Amino acid sequence: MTQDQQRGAAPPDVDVVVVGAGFAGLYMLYRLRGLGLRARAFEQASGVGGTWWWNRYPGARCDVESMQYSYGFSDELQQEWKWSERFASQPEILRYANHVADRLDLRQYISFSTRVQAASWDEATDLWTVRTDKGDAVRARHVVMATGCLSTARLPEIEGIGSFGGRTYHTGQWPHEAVDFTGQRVAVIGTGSSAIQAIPVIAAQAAQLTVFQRTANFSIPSHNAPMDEPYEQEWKSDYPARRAKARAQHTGILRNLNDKGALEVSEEERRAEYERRWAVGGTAFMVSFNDLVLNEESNRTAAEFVRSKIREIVKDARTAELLAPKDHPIGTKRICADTGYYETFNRPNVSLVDLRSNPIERIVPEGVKLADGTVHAVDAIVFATGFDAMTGTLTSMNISGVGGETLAEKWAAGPRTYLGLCSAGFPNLFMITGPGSPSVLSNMIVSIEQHVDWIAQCLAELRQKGLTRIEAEREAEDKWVEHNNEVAHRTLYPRAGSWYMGANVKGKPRVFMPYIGGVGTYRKICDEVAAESYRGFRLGEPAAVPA
Ligand code: NA7
Repeated sequence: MTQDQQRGAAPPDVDVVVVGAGFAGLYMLYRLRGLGLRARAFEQASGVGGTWWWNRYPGARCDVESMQYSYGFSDELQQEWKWSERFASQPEILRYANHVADRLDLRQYISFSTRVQAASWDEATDLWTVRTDKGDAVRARHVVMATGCLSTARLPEIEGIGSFGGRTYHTGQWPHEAVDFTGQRVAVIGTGSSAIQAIPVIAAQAAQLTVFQRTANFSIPSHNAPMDEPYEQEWKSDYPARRAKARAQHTGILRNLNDKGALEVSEEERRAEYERRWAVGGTAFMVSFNDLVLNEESNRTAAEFVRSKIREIVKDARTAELLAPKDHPIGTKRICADTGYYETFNRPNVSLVDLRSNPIERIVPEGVKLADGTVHAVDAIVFATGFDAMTGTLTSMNISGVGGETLAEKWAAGPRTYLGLCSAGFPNLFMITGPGSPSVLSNMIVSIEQHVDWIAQCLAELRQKGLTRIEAEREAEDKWVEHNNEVAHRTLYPRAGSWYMGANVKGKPRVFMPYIGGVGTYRKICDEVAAESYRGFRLGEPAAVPA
């Protein structure tokens, strides 16, 4: 007899509500259906694909190689899909997400164009009620937040944005109809990954492009190219073994990690290694040596190499100096991969404005006004200003748990989770790639699959035992948060004012949010927790409501 039957409680409308139909939501739905659970997903967008549905800005592309940035759970899927480029573009990844949704027949379980506004926990019945902007109020035993890590786009706190007379765009909310900048004067504000991908493409179209840079970023050429057939075949003939290996790696990506430290080799050898990696391209540059994010001096050698490349590429010495990052160790802000980014600044129609020496005062009807009074008149402004990363979507959703405490209240001083999967006081609510898990420091699809598999197994075990409740224990959570911080502070990462630290959002607590201990290590911990009857979780009994 289940706890519901013992209590004589009415059964829920569904077993699980999944919020989001990106790669996390799609795979979660598939596994839930496979377990015979009744599941319903809500998706704010009108289609599947999550981040790849929203981020349609020119040049949007994945920085993980296509052969690895795809689902590994189904050999059929990975064998039948053909990627056309080494690094897939946004439209191709979106086609892939649509293909998966159709292939696995998942659309019937998804309510599109429906935004979840609130979820509230009922202690008496062990049920969540999930409310949407379409008036749904669905009672579910469990809720899985498959809401992504970079899904709340952020406009900067610059006055006067509404007064601008031309068109404005945000890279993370790009229009679905084609945007044509031909003949226009365009401003791009921000120089993170999105801007670095968009700038070369916009520059090729616009009459004039002005890039407003606050912080220079390190970028490595991706050397993107059409997919090499033999390379594709090599992967496909060995896919299961390679996927298994990748899952055990630090980042969930198979790449050529050098097991030597940067200072263990001669300067000549070091330079040769950096040159070789630069020529291969992509973010694997950061594993040129095994201590680049651990040792300041090692890191400096890599940073100096990239700065020397920027000075070589960019002809105007002042522009080159502005583009060469000096205020954070390389890799401690997400390293970018580009196609002709630095070269773009050699074009006659492109100029760079340094906001450190001359900040934006406000947006005016004609364009961007700087502190010294200069007005850059433009026809369009592209805000490439990022996201309220990792927590923004969850804390803005009005999720209330035991005793009515909201997640936003609980996380006011920074996110608190056990394993990045659950948060104490919010029973039966799981997060896929939540803060406190490797998430954005890893191949997202590998991390998504690991979380989905773990949650699916957990739900299957709860059902088998007739249990209606699982909740992270505060003590286990406190220890995990402490461990998360401790591991992060062993590295150079906290030295950068990055969105990993919440530093890009005014007033957001500075806490290193993703788990940096590595995907392989993290997976082992999660597996051990499950094997030890969900160590650190309380199962099946009502939690004490705090007095
Ligand atoms: P990012 O990496 O957060 O970049 C945002 C950029 O916007 C960054 O250069 C910011 O400068 C800049 N920014 C933000 N606010 C302002 C204001 N007020 N004025 C000027 N410049 C500003 O977002 P992306 O979309 O590029 O990339 C996010 C992730 O998506 C990326 O790492 C990939 O994982 C995919 P700052 O550095 O804060 O000085």
